[in-house]
Amino acid sequence: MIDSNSIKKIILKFGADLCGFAPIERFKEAPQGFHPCDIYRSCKSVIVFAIKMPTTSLFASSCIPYTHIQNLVIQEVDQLTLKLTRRIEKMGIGCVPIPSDDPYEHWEPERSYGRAILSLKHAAYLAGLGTLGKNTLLLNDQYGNMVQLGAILVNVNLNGDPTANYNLCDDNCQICLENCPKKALNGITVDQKLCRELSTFKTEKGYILRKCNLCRKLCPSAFGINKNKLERLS
Ligand code: B12
Ligand code: SF4
Ligand code: SF4
Repeated sequence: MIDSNSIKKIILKFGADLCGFAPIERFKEAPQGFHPCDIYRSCKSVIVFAIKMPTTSLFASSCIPYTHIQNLVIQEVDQLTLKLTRRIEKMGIGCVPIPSDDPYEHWEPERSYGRAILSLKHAAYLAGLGTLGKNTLLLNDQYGNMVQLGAILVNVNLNGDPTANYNLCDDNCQICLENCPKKALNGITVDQKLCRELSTFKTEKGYILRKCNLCRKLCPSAFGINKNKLERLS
């Protein structure tokens, strides 16, 4: 049996703020074609990790700082994924990296619907990193939704982490649904076509800007259980 704790220590030492393991049996509900074994048939465990996003750019009047930070953190997670893949392969373990964002193949143009090879928020839930809110984002007790997720698929059994037993999304809260400028949220999923008009806005020059992040920013659990942070940064 591989020492799960020593692998977790490496992942945290390499720069992850959160890390958890999900045994493959937990992915029974994954849609056909989007199961970890559809990517790597020898997969026995999914390692999910996260890097905390800096938060103050959410309060900038321009969308450029947030767009820039988001792009940098995606690269940071992808670099961490690469470093971990190298390190874990050196231990003789099969290890397949998952992109933190692009690219993905599944695309339905008529409704601008894309689906990644593995949904990282579902994987993060199954690895104990948090629960899903009505904004469809993963909410972690320490860092709220301000985390960028990454994952690797390995061909060894690791001790699964318990799934989170907290619910940071209040049953009576509707803030994200009511404040989405495109009314793209229904509490279960997001209408990608509507959201993309703002969240992946293309300028005339060809830049992709994140012009909206309100479902993230306005959530009372945006920064985890320490809600005072919101007031200090805004
Ligand atoms: C495509 C994509 C988008 C699309 C769709 C978002 C979405 N909610 O799915 C758009 C462009 C709209 C988008 C916007 C944003 N995104 Co985005 N996006 C992705 C990406 C690349 C793929 C997500 C995907 O495949 N969605 C399609 C599927 C999963 O959604 P669905 O149709 O509702 O799925 C249903 C079923 O298919 C089933 N299902 C699907 N897969 C699985 C798997 C299992 C195991 C199970 C049980 C079920 C299941 O469950 C759903 C309910 O029926 C992920 C990275 C990744 N690899 O996961 C980031 C990701 C979801 N995005 C992220 C972020 C931060 C954002 C934005 C905040 C960016 C911004 N504007 O600031 C917004 C938030 C909008 C919102 N409220 O969702 C983060 C979320 C982090 C977090 N804390 O949860 C992710 C995880 C990137 C990352 N690596 O951290 N995004
Ligand atoms: S990012 Fe903006 S447009 Fe997209 S779902 Fe969230 S609030 Fe709505
Ligand atoms: S804004 Fe409210 S309803 Fe939306 S995810 Fe946060 S707590 Fe849940």
